[in-house]
Amino acid sequence: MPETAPSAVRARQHDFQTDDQRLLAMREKVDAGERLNAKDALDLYRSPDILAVGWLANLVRERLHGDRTYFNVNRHINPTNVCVAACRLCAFGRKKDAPGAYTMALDEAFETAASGYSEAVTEFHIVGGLHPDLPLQYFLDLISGLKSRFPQVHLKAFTMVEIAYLARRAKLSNEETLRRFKQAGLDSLPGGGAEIFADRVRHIICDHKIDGDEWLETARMAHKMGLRSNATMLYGHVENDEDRADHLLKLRALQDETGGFQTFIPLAFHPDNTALRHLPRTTGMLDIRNVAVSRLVLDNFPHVKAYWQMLTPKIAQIALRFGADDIDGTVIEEKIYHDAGATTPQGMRRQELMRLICEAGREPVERDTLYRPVLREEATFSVSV
Ligand code: V47
Repeated sequence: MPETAPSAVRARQHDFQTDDQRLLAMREKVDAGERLNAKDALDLYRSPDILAVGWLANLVRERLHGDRTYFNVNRHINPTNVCVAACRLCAFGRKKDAPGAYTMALDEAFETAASGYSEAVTEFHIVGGLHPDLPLQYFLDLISGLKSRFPQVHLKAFTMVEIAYLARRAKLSNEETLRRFKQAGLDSLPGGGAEIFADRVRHIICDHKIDGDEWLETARMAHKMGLRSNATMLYGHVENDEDRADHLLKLRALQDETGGFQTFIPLAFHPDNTALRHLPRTTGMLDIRNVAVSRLVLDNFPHVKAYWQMLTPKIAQIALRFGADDIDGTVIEEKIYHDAGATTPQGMRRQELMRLICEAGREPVERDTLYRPVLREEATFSVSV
């Protein structure tokens, strides 16, 4: 397996060409490293010339990362799917006594963490439902127990929504809750739960979650405490272009203030088995456009991730030429998208991720959660005689 892309599949550079006058003006801004505004974001969402939008996003992506494309060896752990929120967007959450509801005992969660550990996982990605009975202490013990058993593994756990819910139940502030998690061994937070910040949309897709302002405020606190986080945007449901532009600009403003976001992940809505199952699935074009527009608008985010589980490996490869520089990781066992009808594999091996990246003409770089390169020795083996 070559570590760098074979020259045969290297994309040839071509000049910027478009009939869309708005994009011609935007090219000058992008060339000059000038910030795009809300109108630019809308123009990017509405331009008929997706290839020119992608060209611009690729320019920014290559300016930041060249051909480097990041992936990691991680494992998802979802300690419970029991959830009081009943969000219309979600197919994963269950009421406590509903068929298929589960909650892992702590030992079960530790066993789950250890299974599939053979590829030397560098990150556990831990998210779950808003359980009505599990106390904060269960989650603190989960984090400290994982840290003591797997001290070299980065613990990226709990969305801002889970932090705020656990804080309320424990009658603590969000800040104090984050502090206790940090003390227990939490290293960073994933980007979930952001959905779309606009109230109108949140009322439809996730009525019982914290509002957009509280999500942003909790992220602000985490960053000020030295905890990094990611940010997501769920698109392809009832939001419009203005809602998406507003979401991106709010994230960019917070990033100007804290610098604590690492990666932005646009997430395509999967309608199967949700209360919004009548909505159509996103198309490849919408997926690619969301990657490109985020790369262009979020000029202060170091990374944009094309999460292969959500986009499919094929669209994720294409996204690597439309602004994305990361495809996420091995995952091993994915539940949230698969409950909502995803047909992608549950996980992928390291070598397969590298092949996807190489065949997109990019250079695979295994990273840890903080984007430090991971160096692996060739596997050695011995034969007993
Ligand atoms: O917040 C839930 C979304 C998110 C559905 O930080 C759905 O590295 C589509 O945030 N269709 C959780 N999306 C996943 C997430 C994530 C994934 C990978 C990497 C990182 C990271 C974060 O999944 C939720 C919600 O926005 N979601 N249900 C659904 N039916």
